[in-house]
Amino acid sequence: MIESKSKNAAPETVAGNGLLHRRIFLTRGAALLGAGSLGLLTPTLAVAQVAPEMPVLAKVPGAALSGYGNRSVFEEGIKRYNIRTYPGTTGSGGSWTPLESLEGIITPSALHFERHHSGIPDINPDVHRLLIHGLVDRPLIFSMDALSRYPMVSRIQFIECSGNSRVGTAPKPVQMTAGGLHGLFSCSEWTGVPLSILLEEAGVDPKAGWLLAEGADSAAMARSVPMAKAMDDALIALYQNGERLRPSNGYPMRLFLPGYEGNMSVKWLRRIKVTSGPTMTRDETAEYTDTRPDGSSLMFTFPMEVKSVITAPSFGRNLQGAGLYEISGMAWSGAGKIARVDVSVDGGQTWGQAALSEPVLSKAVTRFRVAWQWNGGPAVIMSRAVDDSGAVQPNRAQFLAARGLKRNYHYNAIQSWKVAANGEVSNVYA
Ligand SMILES: Nc1nc2c(c(=O)[nH]1)N[C@H]1C(S)=C(S)[C@@H](COP(=O)(O)O)O[C@H]1N2
Ligand SMILES: [Mo]
Repeated sequence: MIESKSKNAAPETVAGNGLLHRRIFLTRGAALLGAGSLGLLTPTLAVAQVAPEMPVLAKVPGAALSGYGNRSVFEEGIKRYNIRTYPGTTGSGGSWTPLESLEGIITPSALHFERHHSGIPDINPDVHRLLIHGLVDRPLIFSMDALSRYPMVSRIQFIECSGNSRVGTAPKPVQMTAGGLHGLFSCSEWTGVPLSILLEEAGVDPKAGWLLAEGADSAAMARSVPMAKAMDDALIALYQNGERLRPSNGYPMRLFLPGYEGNMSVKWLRRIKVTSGPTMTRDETAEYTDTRPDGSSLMFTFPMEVKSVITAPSFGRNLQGAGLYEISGMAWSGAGKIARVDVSVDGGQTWGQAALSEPVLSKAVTRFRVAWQWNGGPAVIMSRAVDDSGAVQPNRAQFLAARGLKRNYHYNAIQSWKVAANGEVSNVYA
């Protein structure tokens, strides 16, 4: 235990270039980190002098109450990135979550990434209906009121666009924030009705192996889903982080397929058709298909593979001089729980294990942290996640060798940040 060591004992390192043992977070955590008690180069992170006078604002009444809350005006700079739309449209395109501005594991709904193929429909929940038909004994039509009377479940789970992080295949590393590079990815608490309950009520024909899910947007986005997934953990999501879904995330209802590529979680869901095989819609044939180095293509790639990203430090979050820092980031896997995250601060020569912050949930963001004693020299930091199926996040060279440069989807390679001697952080291929 660190506490039992003498005041001036050097902290325990676990890998080259000053990476410290994760035990720091398992003992008295923050108390130990902030203090000089570890004998670190940083004497104290606290401001030395306390302002002696009452702040002016403590002497006047504060602002009014409100019906629906807003964040502080000082936080208004934190916004979704890369808002780009197809020519001639204002709503067809994407926006990226500013991952490096978040803590914990939940993405605030207002910062959840967006991906729309034909803008956001303005759906009145009173007239919206969900149809279940096809290879069933009884076709069913649900109103919102009817659906709301079924038993609901809540789960904290991520959704990631299969095009996320694809800039990692660019010939030169693109200089963007962690969110700009990897922010087609968010994690919410989703509440809704398990799809299996509705399918059982409709009575699925034993010949049915798939279903087609279709949205009420003008893209009529449609995807085929294997029946096994539908019966396992698929949700008709009605709530996101405690309130009704945001219009941009599928109001009033979306299909939610935990761990599967984001495109399959059809928003503004209006129809589920039970079928014998996949329908081969435009959305699942023209896009989201992976090409292999030999030129052949995989038909479907559904689960998003194990991945991690360091959000602190990262591009735009530079270091302020040598000393003690927390390296922190997010890890996730469409296969299940994160089992381990390794961190390197010497460009991948040596690795040390990060601490995983609770809760560690299946198909959710897991927050990892490790302490680093930066000596002020140039360093390359990277994280490598391992999930509980044993899958290990590949490095970029391994990824490209296995899948080829043309493979534009499901990019999950390790990303490296270079820390320059002046503390500036940039994206590098290591
Ligand atoms: N109806 C419909 N569903 C849709 C889409 C769409 O354009 N229309 N976009 C898909 C894509 S490509 C992704 S990555 C996710 C994005 O979900 P979000 O906008 O809630 O983040 O929704 C999917 N569901
Ligand atoms: Mo997507």
